[in-house]
Amino acid sequence: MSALGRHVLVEFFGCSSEILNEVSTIEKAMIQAAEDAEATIINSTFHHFSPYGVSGVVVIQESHLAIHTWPEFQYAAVDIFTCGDIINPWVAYDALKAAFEAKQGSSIELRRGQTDLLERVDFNLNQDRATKEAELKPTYKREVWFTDRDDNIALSIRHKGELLYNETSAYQKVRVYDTYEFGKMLAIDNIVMCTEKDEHNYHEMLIHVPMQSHPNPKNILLIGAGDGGSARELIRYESVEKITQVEIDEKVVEASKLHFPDLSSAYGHPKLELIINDGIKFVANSSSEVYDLVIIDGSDPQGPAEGLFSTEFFKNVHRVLRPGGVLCFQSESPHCNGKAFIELNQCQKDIFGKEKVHTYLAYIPMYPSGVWSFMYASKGEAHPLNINDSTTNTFARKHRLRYYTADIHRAAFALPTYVKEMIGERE
Ligand code: SPD
Repeated sequence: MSALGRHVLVEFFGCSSEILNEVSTIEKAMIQAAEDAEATIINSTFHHFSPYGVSGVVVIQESHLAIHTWPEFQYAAVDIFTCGDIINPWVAYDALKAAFEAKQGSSIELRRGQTDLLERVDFNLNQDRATKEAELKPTYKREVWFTDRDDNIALSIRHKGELLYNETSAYQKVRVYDTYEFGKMLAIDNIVMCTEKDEHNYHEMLIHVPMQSHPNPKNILLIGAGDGGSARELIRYESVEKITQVEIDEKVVEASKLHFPDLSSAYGHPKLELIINDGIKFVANSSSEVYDLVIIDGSDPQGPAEGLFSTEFFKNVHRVLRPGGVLCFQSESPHCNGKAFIELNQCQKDIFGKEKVHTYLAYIPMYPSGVWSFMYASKGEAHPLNINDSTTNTFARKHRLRYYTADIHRAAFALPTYVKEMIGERE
């Protein structure tokens, strides 16, 4: 039976879950399979989805190879569609079965476009398809995408395909990608932590808002913050005597030291003591009234960071703050994690008192929705708007800050109506 194309529908069972969840490895295997079959590659696009799965397609001059994976079921569904008689799709099949370490493959070959069912018409006879294809000389365009996704929203960024760092610690997957638009990017469990291009927005707002408004912060406790960005901002203050940083995962520190020299530049500074430990336990076991400032720079409320959002933890933070001390922490996106945002706000008001809790926003392009919130809770008289604009701006200029100024500081506390409504602060 003569046909225009051969379409092999494939199911691979018992594959390696690790491989099926690794977008770069999948992309390479699909490209290699196409090359093994002597196809001409036009372009490719691959996406990783959190928490699991990869989708992708390699467009070849002779049609396409497509895949979707379910690592949690060790299963991959693959389409291999080739036109013409030269390419053998079964070569690609064998290559992929080996690459995914599949225990079993099941497949069916369909003949697409049976010629006895088709009637050829006089279409563009002056330039038939074969001649045109020979003239096209395709250049291969590669697309590999990282996707930070939850149930309702996904944000994708294109990267160069290679993983610069890829370690699975006892707690989480720590990875560094090289993206086209935002430079190097640190991701934990497929959630964007920071990128070279926009990390300043986050770290400057988390650190300088409390540092510029606390009258004399000397002893500081930093929870999480393994990439080092928060410590880098704190170290700028000569008045700071001691920073104790408690990070649970040394792999995050390692990834940053290897790939983010600017972010990690404070590591090794004599005022900074890095303790690899669980911040929740550290605070629970700490003496009372020790710190002027506590900063919590963790991930989203899942995995090892979940306990950093609990009432019990925040009660302990309140206890370890000196009278007059300030707590400042990232409090998620009001758009994408409104529940956590509201609960965090209520929790602080219950612990510190309604008038002592101040919410502010900053623009972080690579976090879901781009609008990110922080909370400032004061155990005493410190107020976030008590800054000296001239001193603040001199500091910002001296340190060549990228985002933070006195105007940005003040403006950050001007909340949109819908955010005020969420936290019961609408006048
Ligand atoms: N959705 C991601 C929130 C991550 C907040 N912390 C990032 C750590 C940067 N130091």
